[in-house]
Amino acid sequence: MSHNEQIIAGSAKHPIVPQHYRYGTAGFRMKADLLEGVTYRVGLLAALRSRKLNSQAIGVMITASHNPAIDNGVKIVDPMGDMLEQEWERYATALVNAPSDKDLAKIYNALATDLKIDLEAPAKVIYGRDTRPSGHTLVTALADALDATNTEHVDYKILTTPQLHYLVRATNSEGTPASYGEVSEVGYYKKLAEAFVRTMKGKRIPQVLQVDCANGVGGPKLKEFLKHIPQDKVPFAVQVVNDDVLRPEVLNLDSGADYVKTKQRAPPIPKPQPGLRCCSLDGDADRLIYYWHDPETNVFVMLDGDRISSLAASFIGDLVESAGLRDELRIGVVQTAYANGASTHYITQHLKLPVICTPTGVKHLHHVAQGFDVGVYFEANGHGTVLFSLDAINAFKKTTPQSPAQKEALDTLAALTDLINQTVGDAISDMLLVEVILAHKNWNLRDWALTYQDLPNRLVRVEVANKDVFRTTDAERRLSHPEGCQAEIDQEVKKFKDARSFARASGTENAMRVYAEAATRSEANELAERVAGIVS
Ligand code: NG1
Repeated sequence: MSHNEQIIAGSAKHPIVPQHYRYGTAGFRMKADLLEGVTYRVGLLAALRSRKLNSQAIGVMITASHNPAIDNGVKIVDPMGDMLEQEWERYATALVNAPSDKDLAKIYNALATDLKIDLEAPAKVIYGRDTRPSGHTLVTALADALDATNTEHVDYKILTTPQLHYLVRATNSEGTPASYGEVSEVGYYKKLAEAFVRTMKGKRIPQVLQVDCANGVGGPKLKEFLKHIPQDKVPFAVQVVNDDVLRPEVLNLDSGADYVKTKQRAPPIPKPQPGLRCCSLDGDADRLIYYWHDPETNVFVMLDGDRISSLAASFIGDLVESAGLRDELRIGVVQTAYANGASTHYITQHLKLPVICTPTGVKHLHHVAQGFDVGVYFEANGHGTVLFSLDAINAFKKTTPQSPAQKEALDTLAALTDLINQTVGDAISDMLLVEVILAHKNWNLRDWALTYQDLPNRLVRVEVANKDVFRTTDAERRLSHPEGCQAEIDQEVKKFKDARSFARASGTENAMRVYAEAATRSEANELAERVAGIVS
């Protein structure tokens, strides 16, 4: 059979359900039973992408993150472990919407011609999936697309999303001076564990940490990782909870980072215990939220992505200062409009660091963070990381220290570049980073929470007839369309103290999201309701 015939035959085996599909913030994400044909077609695109990029390995991750178990999703990872280049999202959308198997082959060939891709060149795709049962069928469709296009492929089976990103970068940098680590899941654990020991420097973690894994892939992977920590060097007491991956129906159910962030409370199971340090990962372990019930004040305290971001920026900023590199390296923080105004104020006024606001979706934040030598980026929902430029990494490794304090700062910074996942937000790596910082500062969660006080805020989801009529400007902080809508929002905002509010169409759901913050909780609620009324 010719390549074309193979592509057509494979497509017939994995038919597409006709409807309009769009490669969005999280790739293609929807009910799993719509995804088999989509995944086959994504496989074709991944093969093209590898051939376009000199046969470098491309990643495909099958996950629907914090969505319920019946959903699934598929997204492409570029050679450095970052998200698919934006320009190619259009090509993914075009391929997936091909009306027939024959049209699919035609579009595939047309893309190859337009993009000057040599279809005879070698290609490589590596892939993984979360614990959803539907993942198995989707992986089969993906593998069939890779076979039909004569693409070498490696199935890493069940992984967290950040592990797949790690493996893509490790594969492409293997044997080069920029090697990112051993090309295996164990290599990922070894790299993190070794960097954790180096950054802890014998400091102690005084209390147990309870980690809620949303009954997702993070549970077994975290347990596996913990086996690699030499407990004699860094005693780290972790209680892994909500780690049942055998009952798919409990995935992300009343647990996980998204539950804690949106409900602003601890998962009901296990029963919350005042004074216990806790954190939650999401279903594919790329988001992280800390929290505890303060036994002194009897208040639930949540430490979200904004808190992790300001904690990391403060710690790394101080280290860069002690390393004598403050004038050489540009440190900056990247947030979205959802960042609490108090965190932005703290970072700009107290830490004296620049903050840039981007549209929602980590690909935007990641891109802007790459413009700094140390770019800290987190979405408020707990998804983010810290990126170090080559100049920064070289400075940490090559600067000759003039004092023991400077040496210590340089060593810690160098170890942080290994501890922090440089490809994408990674809940396990971020959790280790938080633990390191708290141990160095000798802080508990109360000390951390006291750095600033969050402005009361409210996020509302609003059903609308057609979300596409809403268009935004100014990093999604203002509506440009429909005309007049923003002026009405501005009128409402003016009526409240210290208030801010915006509305935007969700990129992952068919709904509008309205965010409001104000001086008091009741005012934030009231403002959110009024703005929701304007857009509904
Ligand atoms: P949308 O649905 O576009 O608001 C949500 C999150 C994003 C991002 C994406 C991808 C909020 C308010 N929005 O996007 O931050 O994480 O999902 O998962 O949390």
